[in-house]
Amino acid sequence: MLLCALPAHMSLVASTARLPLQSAPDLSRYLLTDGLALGASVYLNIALAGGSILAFVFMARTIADPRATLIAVATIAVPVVSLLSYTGLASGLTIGLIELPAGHPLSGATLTVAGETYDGVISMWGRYLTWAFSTPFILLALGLLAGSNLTKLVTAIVFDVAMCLTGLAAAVTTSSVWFRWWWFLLSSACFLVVLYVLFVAWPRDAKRTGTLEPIFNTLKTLTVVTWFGYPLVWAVGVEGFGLLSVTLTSWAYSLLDVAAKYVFAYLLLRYLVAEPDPVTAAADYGASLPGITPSDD
Ligand code: RET
Repeated sequence: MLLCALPAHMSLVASTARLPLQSAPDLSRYLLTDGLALGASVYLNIALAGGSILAFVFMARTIADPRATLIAVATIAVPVVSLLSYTGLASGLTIGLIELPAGHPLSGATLTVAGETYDGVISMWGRYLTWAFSTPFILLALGLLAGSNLTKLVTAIVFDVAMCLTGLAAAVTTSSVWFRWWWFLLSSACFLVVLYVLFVAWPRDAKRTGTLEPIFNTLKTLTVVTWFGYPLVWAVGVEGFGLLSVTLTSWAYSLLDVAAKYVFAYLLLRYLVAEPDPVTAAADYGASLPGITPSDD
């Protein structure tokens, strides 16, 4: 009989055993129940990102110049990606339980949900993944504002994406603590390249372009100060030395996001709406063939 051929650990009788707490509905519900303090750090950003998108589209509605519009589109893309990113976390799609390796301060940690205990800690790995989509728009906006050439723009963005993806690898590696920190080191090396472009290359361009004093320096300082906060939070937070809880780590990232994304985008758009000379270009800017003026639809 078929039944006899089944290995001992398999049975045709429906199992009543509960799946480990990995499923999206479980974790999504957790953020609204036992994990509400953690969930609030996510839902706050969904509300802020949504509100920012509406406010920024309204602010930018009068911009007509094609080059200023391009910078505005890149700027508004930042809260758009943020909304998607936090929706990924809230829906449970981009979070999971992770068992940290021996030697990590949270190795062997458990999570109790509705009276049941599970191995591992919550990892909001979707944050690191979606930074690879949001931060390039911040750099695109800043680079265009500075008047960067394509080489510097591509350099900054390529190393920025590499920084985010190696940061993701650092967060989800479970084979050993050392590999987590090795990924962290690789990510930091990529960060240095981005910092070089931000600190040295683009201020030179911005000076020539005429955006240095009115806006570039303010945005550069805001960007550099907030961006340094991210590796710091990684190191002291749940992924690194575990000095901060999962909830505090998430709140720290969420608050950094408020400054690095919404405040940044607001300041830049406020400058752009007047369409000052340093950011505008001829009407055929962006045309794929010379002499052809793109329609203004
Ligand atoms: C990680 C950990 C590994 C080392 C370094 C990091 C840097 C992250 C940064 C993130 C910036 C994110 C922003 C998001 C806005 O949407 C990945 C934390 C260097 C700088 C601005």
